[in-house]
Amino acid sequence: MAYTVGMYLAERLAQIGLKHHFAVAGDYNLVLLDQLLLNKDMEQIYCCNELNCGFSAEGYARAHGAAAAVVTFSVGAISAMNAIGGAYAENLPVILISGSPNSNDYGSGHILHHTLGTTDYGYQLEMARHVTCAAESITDAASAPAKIDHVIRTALRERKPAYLEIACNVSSAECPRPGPVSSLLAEPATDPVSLKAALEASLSALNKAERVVMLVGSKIRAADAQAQAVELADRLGCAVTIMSAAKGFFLEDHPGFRGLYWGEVSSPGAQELVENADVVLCLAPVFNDYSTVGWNAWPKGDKVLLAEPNRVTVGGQSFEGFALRDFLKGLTDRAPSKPATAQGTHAPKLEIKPAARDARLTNDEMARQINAMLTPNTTLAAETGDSWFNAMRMNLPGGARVEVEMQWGHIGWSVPSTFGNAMGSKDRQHIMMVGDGSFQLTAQEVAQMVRYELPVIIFLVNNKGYVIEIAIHDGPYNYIKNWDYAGLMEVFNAGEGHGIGLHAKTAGELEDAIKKAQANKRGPTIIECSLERTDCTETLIKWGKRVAAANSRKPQAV
Ligand code: TPU
Repeated sequence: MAYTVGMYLAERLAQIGLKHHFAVAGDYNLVLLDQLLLNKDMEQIYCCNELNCGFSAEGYARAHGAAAAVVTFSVGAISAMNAIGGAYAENLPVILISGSPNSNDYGSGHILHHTLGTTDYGYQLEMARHVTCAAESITDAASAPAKIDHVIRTALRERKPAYLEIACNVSSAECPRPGPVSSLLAEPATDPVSLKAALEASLSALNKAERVVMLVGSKIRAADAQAQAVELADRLGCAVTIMSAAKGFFLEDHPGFRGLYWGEVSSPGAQELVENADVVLCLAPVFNDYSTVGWNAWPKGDKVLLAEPNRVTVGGQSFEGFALRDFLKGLTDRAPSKPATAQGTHAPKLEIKPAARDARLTNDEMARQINAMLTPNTTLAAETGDSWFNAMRMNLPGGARVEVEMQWGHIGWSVPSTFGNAMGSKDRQHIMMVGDGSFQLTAQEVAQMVRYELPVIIFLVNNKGYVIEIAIHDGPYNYIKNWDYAGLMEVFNAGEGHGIGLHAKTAGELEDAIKKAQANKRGPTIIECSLERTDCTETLIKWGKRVAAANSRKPQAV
């Protein structure tokens, strides 16, 4: 059988380890979908819409390292681009693949359906360039292998999404077979001179310091340096704190773990540790308005040793040309012991007294019961909203993972992302916490959890409004139409699925619902938790006030 452009793409995706790709059909990608189906090492997984398809791929990349989403031109791809922007912000290599106009129609003056009704078909590629690290348009078979390889290689190297569009008549055109995948996976070479200099400067700073604290940031996962951070912590013996978007990226049962550094909403004691340190070893951090609590918690100055994925800055000098992993390995070999900050301090512990079974369900009781469910095998997705703050205060057993989308912060992300994550790690227990407002954006993807029989447990927090927005800036726009969220499961089952919808209005009802959810292995369970609108974490209110203050700074006078 002749080899085709679509088969080349499929083989490359399978070679980089993908077992699934996500898709929504449309007439510009149907032949491409047929070609992808020919590859028996990958399964095609369908989504309800392209936004969700992009987020499903984003979630799969969180579990599996990379992902692909296949959509149709414009009406599909432009929806998916929002999720691709999210993958960019969150450092996840998702390949967005769009079918595109017949190669004969480019430059022909023809007006095509699903387009702007103008005759230039380059606009989607232009748009994609802004939200990806590499973007290519394939309108001939001869250049397809080079373009496909360029896009996949760049996405994997940069840990960012990339884009391919393939003319609908070219995906079945003949092209050569791919060679070994090793060329796409090869790491850039290390500059030993620069690495040595970075290590000397860092060791000099560490040797002089008494109080050393590690602060682990969210890019540590994309940098593939989590294990090296643990080894360095073992060697230094110092206190280790994490940033909010890095929750779960450092073992919480490590002896040095001292909780979350998040300015005034830090774990007890963590703010003092970071702010009184002589050296703060910042590993792959992202300092934005949210993580600095409205620009108030941003370690700066000489005491900061900033180790980013591709750059180290310390003692007024900046070094590049090596991976963070290699820098951390080098540092671990020679770092001094610096236990002062770990001595006399302790890991934070969420202690909430269990409520009586007939007591009205509270936010605290809900957080307590969810925390008690977490095992080393759990992946907990926490949606934008108070779910973030609940996840942040939980104690994680070593191995438990937390997924948040704090840089992009698209409400509704958690439903499709958890669907994709569960598809990419079926061996793990998937739990999701999502607010009612967020859920209304992407609820229909629960139907795919029913279709693919994924036993995700969804805690749907019904507090009848956008409580996080109420905390930041209130107004009539923060109050939403109530739904029967648990009742939706019957709609999605449509008489043939195994989803379960349950209501929890008391502590006892939540306990019983969790037992039923844990016993349901053939589909998702929504537990609709009814809370008072004003019942939220204290940290949300404090943080919300700070972020609101940062948002409302007056324009500077000129
Ligand atoms: O816990 P809670 O009640 O805050 O969660 P819920 O009900 O999910 O409300 C979230 C409210 C919210 C909005 C409306 N958080 N951020 N936003 C702004 C926003 C609007 N549209 C998108 C796509 N993303 C956003 N973050």
